[in-house]
Amino acid sequence: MIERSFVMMKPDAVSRRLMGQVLSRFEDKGLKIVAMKLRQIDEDLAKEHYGEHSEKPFFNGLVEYITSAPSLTMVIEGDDAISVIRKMVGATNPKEADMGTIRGDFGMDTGRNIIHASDAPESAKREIALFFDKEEICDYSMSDNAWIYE
Ligand code: YYY
Ligand code: MG
Repeated sequence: MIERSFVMMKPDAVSRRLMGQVLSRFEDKGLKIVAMKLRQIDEDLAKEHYGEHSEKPFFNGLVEYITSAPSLTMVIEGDDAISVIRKMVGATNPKEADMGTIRGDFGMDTGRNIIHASDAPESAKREIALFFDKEEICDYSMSDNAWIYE
């Protein structure tokens, strides 16, 4: 099923100039970028996005990190995009993430783990609405579609 996922390169990815390399992985895979915005996330938005973790000991540090420099926010579309992208992203702790995944290849610490991606259809819907207006999401087709999907 065609799905949309909310994906965000976190401040460490932007500040370490990893945006191009990480974006290339999604393009190479055959996924479609349908929205993209570089923005500095403020405290309110960071707290709302990570609301499910508000009681966790790492919450304040997480909000501080996410608001510390710009992030690259995106909506990425494709067949089973949510689970495919989570697989590409890898485990939360980059030291445990498989080599070949984004976190496994580029990161060291959980608190600097490069990238966020929605974990389920409900969270994807919520996160996309939180970061993008409807008219910011582009509806277009790609000419290589028949070479990527059966
Ligand atoms: O979905 P994912 O990003 O892989 O992990 P979550 O368990 O949802 O945690 C969100 C975010 O919080 C994680 O990417 C880093 C941070 N975090 C942390 O700093 N320390 C932890 N022990 C767990 C999570
Ligand atoms: Mg999560």
